[in-house]
Amino acid sequence: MDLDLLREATRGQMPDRRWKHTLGVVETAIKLAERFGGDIRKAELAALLHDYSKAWPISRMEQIIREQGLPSELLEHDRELWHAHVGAWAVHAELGIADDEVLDAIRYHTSGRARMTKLDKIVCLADYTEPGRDFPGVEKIRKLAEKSMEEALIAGFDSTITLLLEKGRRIFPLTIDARNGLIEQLEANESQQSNVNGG
Ligand code: DGI
Ligand code: FE
Ligand code: FE
Repeated sequence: MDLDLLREATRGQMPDRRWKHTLGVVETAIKLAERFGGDIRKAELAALLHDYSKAWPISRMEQIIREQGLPSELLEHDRELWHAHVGAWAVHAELGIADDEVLDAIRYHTSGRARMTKLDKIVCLADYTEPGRDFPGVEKIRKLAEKSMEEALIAGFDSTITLLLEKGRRIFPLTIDARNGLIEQLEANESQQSNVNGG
């Protein structure tokens, strides 16, 4: 399926407001791929499809999780997490997307995961910072995203985790793994830098 058909298929799954968000994520993901040396074509594709099943009825998502063997622990966590895994399944099953890097970036765009790839980071960060986003701290995340996707994503996950804590909600373990993994990567980069600088 070419990109124009994928656009139409995706647009048909969601209300206008969500489509506008999707276009913002596409635009932002392309910029991040350019800035940080990512695959621009894959960034555009994954961003376009990232919220494919976001507007689907909860019952339909639950049925897919049960019948298609998606991780059953999803059912014990916030329903907001479901559309990422269901979306990855759906764009494979319905649109024939077969690129595992693209499918993983969609699957983990909400929760993150332990060792996030560059494409995972691009999609997740674009989702946090697209022009239509407006939440406390978004400007700080946009600023950090000019220099470091890791620092920006840590700030993004911090804001999500803080919100969940304030509401007394459960936190999906992959989000903790993602944050720890990003801190590890930052520390590894710093020690590389200090080796280069001889200290
Ligand atoms: O689909 P979007 O609204 O564009 O954004 P998203 O896919 O990042 O969904 C984010 C929502 O998921 C956000 O309102 C917080 C909620 N959520 C619930 N539990 C968790 C969670 N997000 C993360 N990262 N981790 C959780 O455990
Ligand atoms: Fe989403
Ligand atoms: Fe989104």
